[in-house]
Amino acid sequence: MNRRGFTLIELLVVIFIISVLISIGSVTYVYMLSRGKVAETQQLIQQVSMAIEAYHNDERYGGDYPPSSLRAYKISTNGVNDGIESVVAHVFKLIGSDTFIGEVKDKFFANTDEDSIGGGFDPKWVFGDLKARELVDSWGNPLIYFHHCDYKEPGSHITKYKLGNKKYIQAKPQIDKKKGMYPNWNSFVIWSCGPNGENENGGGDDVSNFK
Ligand SMILES: [Ca+2]
Ligand SMILES: [Ca+2]
Ligand SMILES: [Ca+2]
Repeated sequence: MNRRGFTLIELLVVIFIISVLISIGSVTYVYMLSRGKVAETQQLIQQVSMAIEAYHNDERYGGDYPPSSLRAYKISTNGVNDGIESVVAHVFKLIGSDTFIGEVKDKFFANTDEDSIGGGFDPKWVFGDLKARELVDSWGNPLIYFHHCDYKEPGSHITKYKLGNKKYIQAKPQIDKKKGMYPNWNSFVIWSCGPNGENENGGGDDVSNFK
């Protein structure tokens, strides 16, 4: 039998093809992973938006959306993640005795600015401690929220990137240039910085309730 081994060139070609296939596979995997996180964050924003609407529709709470900061209740805040901390306080039973949202996975709660709530609310009722929690996206960055009254003057609302990356940013809703007005001009906006982790005020790859 005339058996012939691989030549060096053939071997190199095979190795090259295999490495190309592996790199295509890993790029696809990373892409799918990122797509999964976007979808997950979209779902979270949708769930929270529905809870905010339910709060708004409950006449016992004045028929308004949660304010952009707990300062509306004369509670001192550190000015970081104010909007989304206010949302947590309003939809998770800290105000009144109603909860407006179903189960949310633990990984979507964090206290990236390491602050606490005092003077009126007692988060211990719900969470067992005084941490001023915010909701974070699938990449661990805080969501950003504004009541429509604060679109023009977002005041001191600053959002902090996730722990270990001590970067503060000033978030501000932007006028939709095509329509010439703010998105959701009579309700609220909520967004995530998206896969790139950079705030684009709801534009770019940000995931929001208005795109
Ligand atoms: Ca805070
Ligand atoms: Ca916090
Ligand atoms: Ca972004």
